[in-house]
Amino acid sequence: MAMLSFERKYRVRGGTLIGGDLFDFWVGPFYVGFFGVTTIFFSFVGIALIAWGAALGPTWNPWQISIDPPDVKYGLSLAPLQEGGLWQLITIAAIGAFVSWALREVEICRKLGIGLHVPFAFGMAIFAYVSLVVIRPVMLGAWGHGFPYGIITHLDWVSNTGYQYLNFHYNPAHMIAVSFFFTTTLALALHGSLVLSAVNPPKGETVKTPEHENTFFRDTIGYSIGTLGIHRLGLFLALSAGFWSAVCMIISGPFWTLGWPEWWDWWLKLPIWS
Ligand code: UQ2
Repeated sequence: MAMLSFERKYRVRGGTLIGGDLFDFWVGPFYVGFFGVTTIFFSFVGIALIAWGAALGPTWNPWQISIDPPDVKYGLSLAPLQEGGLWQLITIAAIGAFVSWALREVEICRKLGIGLHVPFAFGMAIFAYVSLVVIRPVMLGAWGHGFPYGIITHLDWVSNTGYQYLNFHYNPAHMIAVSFFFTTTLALALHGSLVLSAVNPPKGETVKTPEHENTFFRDTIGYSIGTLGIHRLGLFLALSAGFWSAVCMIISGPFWTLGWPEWWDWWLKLPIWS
């Protein structure tokens, strides 16, 4: 079926979460929807506030521009605009835009009658961001614990926050998250290379089938997870990477304030050694 005739079939009213027919239309190839409008609104406001913060100085060097969160002395209250208030408004705009985008994805999934896997997956990325700029700062009692919005400054924040716990690689949830990140790249490398090896033959040769893909892995390691299974595995690995990243940050501070290497003393303190 040609793409345009398929689009005519699914481009119908309904599936919206809010507002009924309000904004239930397309502009060119793009679905608008109520949440398309709110995405554009929050994005415009957020980018304008970032530009305003940058214009306040002291630099236009893109590497050095930074919109910083308030000092911890402001706790969880609203700060003056030039002292972190802009960061607070930008954070609200960012979350508004991200959540709007996710809900727009939900509406498109509902129109198409497909699963909600994509917005769910995006939701995990939103959760990882929100854990850094809302959940952890609230648990620590100050917005000042959020990360600054700047290219170099956010890297410095990551480095400083890591060293605050002496050696972050001893954070058990960090270990799990990193393992999931690496396993995700392994799975995508296996999957991408396997699919290309089968469906992208040289000129004149025929495209191979999933049987060939299965057989390759049965011959090499005695097991094939299957064409559907590899995508379930990939989604699980990627979502787990984001999830454990959020966990590794939320436990750092709210639940553990010493160096992470010391956490492993629980092992030395087991009664079986005495
Ligand atoms: C597979 C399969 C695919 C794949 C891949 C495999 C035909 C096209 C990559 C092989 C994957 C396995 C054995 C799982 C590896 C486990 C981890 C944790 C990385 O069988 O089915 O479909 O792309």
